[in-house]
Amino acid sequence: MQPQFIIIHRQVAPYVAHIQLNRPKELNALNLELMIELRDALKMLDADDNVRAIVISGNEKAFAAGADIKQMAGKTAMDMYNIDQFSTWDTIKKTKKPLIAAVSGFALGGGCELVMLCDMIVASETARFGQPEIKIGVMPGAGGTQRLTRAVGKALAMEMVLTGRFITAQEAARAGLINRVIPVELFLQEAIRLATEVAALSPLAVKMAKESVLKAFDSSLEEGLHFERKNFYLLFASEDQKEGMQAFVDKRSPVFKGK
Ligand code: DAK
Repeated sequence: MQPQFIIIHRQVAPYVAHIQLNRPKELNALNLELMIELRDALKMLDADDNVRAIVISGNEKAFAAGADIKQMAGKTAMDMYNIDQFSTWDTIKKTKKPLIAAVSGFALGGGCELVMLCDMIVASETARFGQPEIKIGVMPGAGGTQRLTRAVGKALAMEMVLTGRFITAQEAARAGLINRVIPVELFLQEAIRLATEVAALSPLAVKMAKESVLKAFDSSLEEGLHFERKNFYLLFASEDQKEGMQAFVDKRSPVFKGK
C-alpha cells in the first residue's frame, strides 16, 4: 500500500534511499500513522541490499514540529500506554544502516528526538531545534532529555528542556548536536552527498561501526572497548576486508559487496 504521510525515494544516488516526511500543512507533525509508515519504510529499506544509507528529511519549512498535538490532546495515560508508541520508536532505533537527517526549519519535540535518533545531521541555515513540550504541560518522551543532554551537555539541555527555547542551526553546530550547517538550497543535496560517501564503503563495516559507536552511549568504557574489539575481529571474516586491503595494496579503488 502507498504510504500517505511519507514519500519513499528508493535510489536518489547509488545505494542511497531518501524518506521525506510529508504533512506540509501541519509542519510534518508526527501523527501515529506517519510514525508507523516511517517504521515500516525503514524496516523495508534496512532489508534491501540495494540500500546502504538512508536520508530522512522534511521540507524547507519543517523537518517536523513534533508529535501531533491535536491527536494527543485528549488522550489519557491508559490510551498512551495502550497505543505503545515506544515500540514504533524502538523499531526505528534498531535500523542498522546509517540514517542521515536533513533538517531545515523546525525540528521540535518528537521532531528533534527523531533527528537525534539519526546518526548524522545536516542542517540548513534556517533549522531550529527545540524541546518545547514544557510549554504544553508535558516533557520530552522519546529520548529528548537523554540524547540531547549527551549531545550538548547539561547546561544547554536543561535550558532547552525547561524553557522550551529553540536553538539555531549555528548554535546546534557549536554545541555538537549536528554535523554541519548548509545554505538552505543545498542542505538536502549535502545530506545525500554524505550518505553517498558512506554508501560507497563496506556496508558490513559501516553497520558494525555504527553499532559500536552507539554502544558508547549505554556501556562502560571497558564494555564498549570489548564490543568494538569483537566487531573489529569479525570484519576480518568478510570479503570486504580482503577487498579493501588488497585494493589499497594494488593502488586501485575497492569494490565492496557487503559480504
Ligand atoms: N501538532 C499538530 N499540529 C501542528 C503542530 C504539532 N506539533 N505544529 C504545528 N501544527 C499545525 C498548526 O496547528 C497549524 O495548523 P492549522 O492551525 O493551520 O490547521 C499548522 O501546523 C501551521 O502551524 P502554525 O500556524 O502554528 O505555524 P507558525 O509558523 O505560526 O508556528 C511553530 C510554527 C512550530 C512554532 C508552532 O506551530 C508550534 O509551536 N508548534 C508546536 C510545537 C511543539 O510544541 N512541539 C512539541 C509537541 S509534543 C512519544 C514520542 C514523541 C513525543 C511524545 C511521546 N512517545 C514515543 C511516547 C513527542 C511529543 C511532542 O513532540
